[in-house]
Amino acid sequence: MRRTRLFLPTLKETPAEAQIVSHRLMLRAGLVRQSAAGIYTWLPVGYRVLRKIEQIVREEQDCTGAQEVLMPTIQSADIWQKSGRYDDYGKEMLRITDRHDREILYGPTAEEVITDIVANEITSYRDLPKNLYNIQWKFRDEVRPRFGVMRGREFLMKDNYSFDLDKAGAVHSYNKMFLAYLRTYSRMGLKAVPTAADTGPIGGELSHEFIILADTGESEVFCDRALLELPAPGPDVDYEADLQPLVDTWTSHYAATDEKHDADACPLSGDQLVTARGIEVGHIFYFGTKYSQPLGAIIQGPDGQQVTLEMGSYGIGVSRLVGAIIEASHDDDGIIWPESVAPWTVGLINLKVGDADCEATCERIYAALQTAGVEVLYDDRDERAGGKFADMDLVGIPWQLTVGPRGLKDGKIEVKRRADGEKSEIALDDVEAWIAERAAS
Ligand code: 5CA
Repeated sequence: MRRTRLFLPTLKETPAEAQIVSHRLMLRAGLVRQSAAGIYTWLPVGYRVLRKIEQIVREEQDCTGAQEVLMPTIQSADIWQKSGRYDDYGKEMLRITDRHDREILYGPTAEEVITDIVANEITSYRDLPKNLYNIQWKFRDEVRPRFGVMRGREFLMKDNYSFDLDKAGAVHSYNKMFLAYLRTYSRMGLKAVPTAADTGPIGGELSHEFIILADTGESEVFCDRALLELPAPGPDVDYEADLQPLVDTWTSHYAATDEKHDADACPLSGDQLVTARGIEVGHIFYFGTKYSQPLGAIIQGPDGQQVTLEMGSYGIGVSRLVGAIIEASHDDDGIIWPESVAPWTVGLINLKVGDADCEATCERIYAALQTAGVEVLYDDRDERAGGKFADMDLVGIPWQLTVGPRGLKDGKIEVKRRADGEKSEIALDDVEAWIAERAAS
């Protein structure tokens, strides 16, 4: 992408309405613009990041055998009346009346929609287990939308729903998600702490929240330092094996948010106890037959008896993750994207637009990067070098390649790594090898 063609409105000043660093940087780096309270338009750079996060979430879900569907944003009130949640959900639910005076709503979650489908379409135990997910916009009329996309009213969520014949199967489905979540966050460069949680309006008896530690988090977390050192499961995790021992290594360590923390019951003391603030980036629930019973997801079991399906639901705050990653990874100059979610991997800076040599070299490198499949943002604007460097830092591109007349005289260009600011020079002859290295990583 050429910077001269890109729609990237950056801001020099810190926007007054933004209280936390991720919100400030998302506005300054031109990722989003607010459309109404808690409702955002995703501009090209922000949308690229959002889609990368979405793709990691999707890949990790697919690995577990979950299948993607797309449910509507607008739902009928009927199914919510059947589950008994229509009145319970309160003012957070955006209720709408259509032209025929029928009550509809903008979905805050989708247990009812998917359970209704399964109730109608699955009749035999042979069709189980099933785990269906979608990545879809949700709406919750939060009393206090704040912190930009972190607590929005409209937000993108990955939500899935598992259907099993019995409790043991449902717990296995839950454990799959537990491990898949740890993998998902770790691929985004995040360390997530699973904490035992309350179930709120979703309900159920078993639930974990996944919390990223960050000073600006809305929850307070108390956890065992050992948890922060546990490595996330690798790509070779066998989801069909018994997952309980692996899950137990995580859940046997103490971890709780302030809602659940009990200072007297907490076994940790001194340096072993980490007290920090955190951002909830995911929440999983096992709730048995809470929805399958009222919505009639009842099938014929192996012995011909009627079985009410055992369910769980699992959410990841996809749009919230954009803010959470920035909270976890930034400095005074701007965002530091982990490569896996960066809008582009390489930023190419032409220091002297109009100089034939600089332009020819940049065009050659630009083409070579694209051919190698390395995503590149080429700053071809006729502007001061300082402004171009500042913009690349602000937007957080992991690698910056700078081409200027002085370096070219010696046959060299400069490489800077955004994460630690480390600079080095590479000979023009070695640029291809450098690109190949980026393509492979
Ligand atoms: N039905 C369940 C699981 S699918 C559910 O809705 N869970 S939830 O309420 O915990 O939401 C799942 C995730 O969505 C949360 O962990 C959080 O990361 C994200 N989320 C919730 N509310 C908001 C909001 N107002 N703004 C941005 N993200 C949100």
